[in-house]
Amino acid sequence: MAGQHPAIARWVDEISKLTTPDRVVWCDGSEAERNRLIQESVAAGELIELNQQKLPGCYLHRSATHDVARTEHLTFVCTREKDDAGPNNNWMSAADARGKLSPLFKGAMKGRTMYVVPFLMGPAGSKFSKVGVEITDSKYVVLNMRIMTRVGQVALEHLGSSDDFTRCLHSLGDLSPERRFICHFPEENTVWSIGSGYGGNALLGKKCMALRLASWLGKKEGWLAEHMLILGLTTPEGKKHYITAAFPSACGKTNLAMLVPPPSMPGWKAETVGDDIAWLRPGDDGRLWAVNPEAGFFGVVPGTSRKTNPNAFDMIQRDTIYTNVALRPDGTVWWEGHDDPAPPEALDWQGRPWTPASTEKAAHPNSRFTVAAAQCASISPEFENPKGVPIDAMLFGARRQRRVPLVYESRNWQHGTFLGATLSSETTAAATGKVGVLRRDPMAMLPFCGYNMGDYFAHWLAVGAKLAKPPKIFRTNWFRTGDNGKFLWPGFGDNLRVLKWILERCDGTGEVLETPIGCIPTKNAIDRKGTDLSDEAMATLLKVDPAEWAEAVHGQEDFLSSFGEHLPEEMREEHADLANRLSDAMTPADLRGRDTGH
Ligand code: GTP
Ligand code: SPV
Ligand code: MN
Repeated sequence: MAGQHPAIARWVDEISKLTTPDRVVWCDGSEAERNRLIQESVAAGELIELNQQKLPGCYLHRSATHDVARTEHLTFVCTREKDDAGPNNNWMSAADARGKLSPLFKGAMKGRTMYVVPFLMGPAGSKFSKVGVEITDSKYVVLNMRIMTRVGQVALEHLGSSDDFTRCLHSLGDLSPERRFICHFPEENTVWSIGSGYGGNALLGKKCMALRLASWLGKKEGWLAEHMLILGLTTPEGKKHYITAAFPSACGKTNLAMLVPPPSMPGWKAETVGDDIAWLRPGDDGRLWAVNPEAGFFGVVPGTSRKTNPNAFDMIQRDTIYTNVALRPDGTVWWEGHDDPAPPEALDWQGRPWTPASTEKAAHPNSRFTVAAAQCASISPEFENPKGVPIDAMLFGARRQRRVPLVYESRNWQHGTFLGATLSSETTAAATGKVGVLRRDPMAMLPFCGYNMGDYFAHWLAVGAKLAKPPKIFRTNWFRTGDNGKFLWPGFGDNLRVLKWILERCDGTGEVLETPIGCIPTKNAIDRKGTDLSDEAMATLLKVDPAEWAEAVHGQEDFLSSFGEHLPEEMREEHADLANRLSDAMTPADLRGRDTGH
């Protein structure tokens, strides 16, 4: 048990003295523990028991109204030097952060129970894997951590007598955004989070440890921690490939990771290795290998249906924690984009009466499910493989209504790194703030890179240099819209059509058309059999307008400059080369009027 580990015991003792809980509970990951926590949570009103005939083992949690998404403006990287955090992070000095947060933690657990949760990120027995211990006063956090990570003995065994574990301290505090801080101390392998009970702010193994601290560690140790799904694909000929894809929050990772091949593509098989985070290491064979450090899925609920994502829909019919969805009178749940029509009456995500005439959404747009990976019908047999899986292709994708084609291929690793570095996307409900605003999100890691992103781009180049057989890098966009404002591409399972072309490119086939931004598929290179996509729609989806792109490239200048001397020279070269290729491609009329933007 964790209490017998001297370094854990010392740390817990120190935090108990600071936070003064009424009692300390050491978590072991057992079923008995789960049942007890659920009972207590239901009694305390922190969970609502759902209809156990229809949704066995399922519960609903309602967050505080102002605690429903990541709060990036309250998230800090706390290094000694500001420059190490970079322009991409909010920074507080480590000393100031401790000075600010210690008084908030002081006595914060009085009248509450402190839970100590030892957890492992990554498969047991893997050299990729890392141990953390989360101290929290939230039962909901414990119940979620038990699904999202490997809790208990398995973590302690991995740790052995070492004291190399991430210290994750969490308290709900008073849940006020005024007194909410999510502070990372990479130099001390520590996270302090107070004032939020929401996912990425509170389940500290996820974004805090497995991305922000892990990216820092990866820089030191020669590997990458990325906001990426991992997907296995088997062709009808039986050839197996693995790909990863980095899309910003709520831009389609879970859905792509669980895709079901359309009926018109018989013989294809898709298997889920991960849906949110990948840890990637160069292998002795010169390939890049990936593991998913998580044990479950914390997925976006709205839009999840039997039609769009049957694997996800089926897996959340039992043993699932729902957060901030609507409750129907029969004790089942509903959300926008559900297969069932809107219920005549329901309680919305805040527990208020709701009818289809309501102007507000029934479920919060960032409502989530938490479910064990083992419940996913498409889970890969390699999910627990300590060696990971070898990656053939990496995708960078985002929400872009205009300009960005469905897919294009980078020229090489360096150009691919540039495509990742210049990614931008329309914002979503996964973080607080305005939705639909175009913002830069390099590698979909803007909110998650634990250090200066200029150094991070250099690290990408350094990892690539170690790979004799690097994955090919592609840019994708499922979200281009037509004149009517509707998505042009069917998306979801049909995304396999794009993946098929990508795999053909990995095998050295697949027809391409060279453009200044990279190679796009020829009009008929994407398999459209069984769809009603017209030639015209396909042409719009693949269109590359040099004049529009010249504007974009102009808009990249300030962004790239913001990293100062941390920006690798290679990124400037790629930027200049792209500008030159575009100006060569432009007509004299294009060259006259140009504006900025990204
Ligand atoms: P995080 O968990 O926040 O990191 O998000 P994610 O990248 O895993 O996003 P997810 O797959 O949960 O998708 C978010 C939203 O986008 C959901 O409402 C989906 O229904 C929708 N979506 C996903 N894939 C597609 C697609 O191919 N086309 C369209 N139109 N919508 C999609
Ligand atoms: C995201 O926002 O990218 C998520 C959800 O995956 S959270 O864990 O809350 O960060
Ligand atoms: Mn995510």
